Amino acid sequence: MSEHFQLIKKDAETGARRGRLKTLHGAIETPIFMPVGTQATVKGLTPRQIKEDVGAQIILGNTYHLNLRPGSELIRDAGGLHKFMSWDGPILTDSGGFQAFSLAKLSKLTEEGVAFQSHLDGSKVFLGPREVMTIQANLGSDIAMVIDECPPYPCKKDDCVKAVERTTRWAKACKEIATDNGFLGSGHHVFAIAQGSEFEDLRRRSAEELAELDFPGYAIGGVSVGEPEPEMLKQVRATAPFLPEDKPRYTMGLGTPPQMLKMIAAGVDMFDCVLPSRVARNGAFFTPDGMKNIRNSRFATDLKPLVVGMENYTCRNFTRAYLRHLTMAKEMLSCTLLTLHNLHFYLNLMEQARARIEAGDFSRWSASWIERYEAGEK
Ligand code: PRF
Repeated sequence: MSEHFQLIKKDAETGARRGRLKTLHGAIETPIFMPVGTQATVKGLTPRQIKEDVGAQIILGNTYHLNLRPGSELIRDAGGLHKFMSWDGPILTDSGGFQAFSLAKLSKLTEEGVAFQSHLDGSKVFLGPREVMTIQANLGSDIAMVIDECPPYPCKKDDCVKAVERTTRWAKACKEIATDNGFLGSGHHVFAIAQGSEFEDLRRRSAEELAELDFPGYAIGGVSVGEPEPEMLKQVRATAPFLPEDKPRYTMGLGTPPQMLKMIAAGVDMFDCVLPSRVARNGAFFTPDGMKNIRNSRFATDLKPLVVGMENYTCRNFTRAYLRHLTMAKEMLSCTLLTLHNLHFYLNLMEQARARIEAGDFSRWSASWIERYEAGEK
């Protein structure tokens, strides 16, 4: 048993786990969803709203963006990311290599790292193991991610083998750097990221090689990169069993509510996704009967809350008719109230999952939850 992660209960019928992860800024109850705060802000919400109204336990930041603007030295000098953005809960940061590849112009991958041109001003930037670990130490992340190589989907097996091998070498380098500079050993965590695209043998190999390196936690990367959902689930199931049981597991960039419940059953503990906050800015909101859009004319005179009986600030105080009016009038409060609702919906789903794992009926509950949600989407 690792001392920072406690497995409180394992589900008898599925791979679901109820756990607790200790960080320098408090403990996180798992399974958990982490709202995305790429630019040192969860768009549209104050930290007080994130904590009190959404109920978030941990949020995500991003090395790629914060390094380009405003720069990690400034944030370090301001007292670290928590102080800079006035969020005193745990923060996980992604390492930036993945974003450099997907967002930057002219990115080039070599054994040393990723060289690219900033999407902001075209300046030349480089991120390798040393850079990503230094930047995340400057930010003061509670959980820093290693730099990894995420192969595209689909990809050739030869290329995937090379990506998996490089990902292991980079993980090893990141761990050494974080050990030498004192980041690891002072209560900060570094998570490795398993890759392997659609090849189950490579997924297993990546998981086993990284498990050998004994990280405080593990992510499953390279999922939700354009593959069909059954393929994604297959790859998560081909990875999770080969990661250490006594360490937290995190799938990066997922997902819809049903996807998260399926991943929990596969043994995943942590999630992050822009979906609930991004779609809120376009009028979409989550309900137990699927995702709906407040712009729909059927809501024009509807005086019910977004979800009847849901205990959040938006549902307690505002009607669908009012929220539709704000959205049609392009009022910024619409983004705030819908973001708050959607993130609370995600956090509440995780709270229910934790309770059901503890109660021992996760499998039955999850199946009926998904059935209702998917029936409502049709
Ligand atoms: N690696 C990193 N960040 C990521 C991913 C990955 O594979 C993904 C893919 N789902 C999202 N974010 N470092």
